[in-house]
Amino acid sequence: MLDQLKDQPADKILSLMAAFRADPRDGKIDLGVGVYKDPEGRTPVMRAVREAEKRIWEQETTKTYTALAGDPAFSDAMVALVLGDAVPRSRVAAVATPGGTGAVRQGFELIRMMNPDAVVWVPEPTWPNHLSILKHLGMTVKGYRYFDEDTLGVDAEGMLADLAGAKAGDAVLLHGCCHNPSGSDPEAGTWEKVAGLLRERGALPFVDLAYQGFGDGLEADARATRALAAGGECLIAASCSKNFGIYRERTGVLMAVSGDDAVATLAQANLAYLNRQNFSFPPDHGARVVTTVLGDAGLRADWEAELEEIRAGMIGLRQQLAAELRRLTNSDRFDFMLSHKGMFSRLGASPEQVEWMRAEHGIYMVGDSRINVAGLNARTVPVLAKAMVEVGL
Ligand code: PLP
Ligand code: TYF
Repeated sequence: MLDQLKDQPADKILSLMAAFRADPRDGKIDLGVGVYKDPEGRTPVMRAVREAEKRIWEQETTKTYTALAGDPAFSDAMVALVLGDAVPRSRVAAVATPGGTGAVRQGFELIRMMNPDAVVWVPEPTWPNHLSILKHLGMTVKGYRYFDEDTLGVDAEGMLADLAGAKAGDAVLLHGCCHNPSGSDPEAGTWEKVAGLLRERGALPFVDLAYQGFGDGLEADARATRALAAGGECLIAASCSKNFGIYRERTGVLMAVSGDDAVATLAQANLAYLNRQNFSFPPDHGARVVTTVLGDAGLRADWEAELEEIRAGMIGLRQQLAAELRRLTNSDRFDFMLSHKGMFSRLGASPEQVEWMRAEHGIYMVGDSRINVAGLNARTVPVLAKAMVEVGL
């Protein structure tokens, strides 16, 4: 029977990771997968995370099951981190999930349970896994204009025009901050218009928040999500992989913000039901680390400080790259990189240009010309800048 299976397409980002590893060249530069790296190319365990793990190891007395929704203290801590006081806690249902991906997957499943005919609107472009999960679930997808290939910024007009076609019972996927793959986020005024439009149309916003703290800071990066949540019903998939650096622990949360407490209770039961159908109890270790860090003033301050160092480091690299490109080209046409947020920027190179930079210079970026800025350092910024100019960007 197993021979009846069809070949499945590989994940292009993960294939790129393997190709980079297999490249024997000394000077190769990895700007592929979205993992933070320090200037030495390491993805460190954050200080507060290590300390929290030590405390957990010393103090944990049991590893018995938690609850289908995970530890309620984790949900409380994450709802506070993401939503602040934008909505009363009693109107937010939340469950722990295996990573942000688990939350995204179950958010889509919840949409399908609410309305099997829902159209899920996604930005063009979006994270490839959004599309592959939606396809796997057999859901209907429509793209909305998002990234303008000419300005390398958000096409706000196109976005609003396309989303005006969303109907009651549809869901609209939005990247809460640090859009993957473009690095381009809507301005505050555009977010307000999007929130108003979706409310008016009766479409459900579904925010994927995977990089809170990587763009403009923890509070600023949550602003759009909070505005959407304050406006009515919405779903939020939040990942702890990047901002806590706990990728392999698989830590995330799915939230459903309801209009009243009774609906929130119903949503909570449905989220727990979904956990039970898919894996029963969510992973606990990463969630416990996050709860420990967020619940201890000292650890939290240290975590926020380290996250801020990471964020500032990526902004510094953007500035160096833009400055180097100004110097080489005598123009400011690469300054778009300074307005991009978080780890990613889409450079606007063709697949052929991307391939040339890989073949000639050992520079690995995703085929759509997305770079992970954190893959650079002071030594490699000039190498990338030179290759970009040589290839004709
Ligand atoms: N959503 C987006 C847009 C992402 O870039 C990621 C990145 O990894 C995720 C969700 C999920 O991350 P994870 O499942 O590792 O928490
Ligand atoms: O976009 C990225 O690079 C990150 C990491 O299947 C990632 O979101 C990439 C592919 C994948 C899972 C995570």
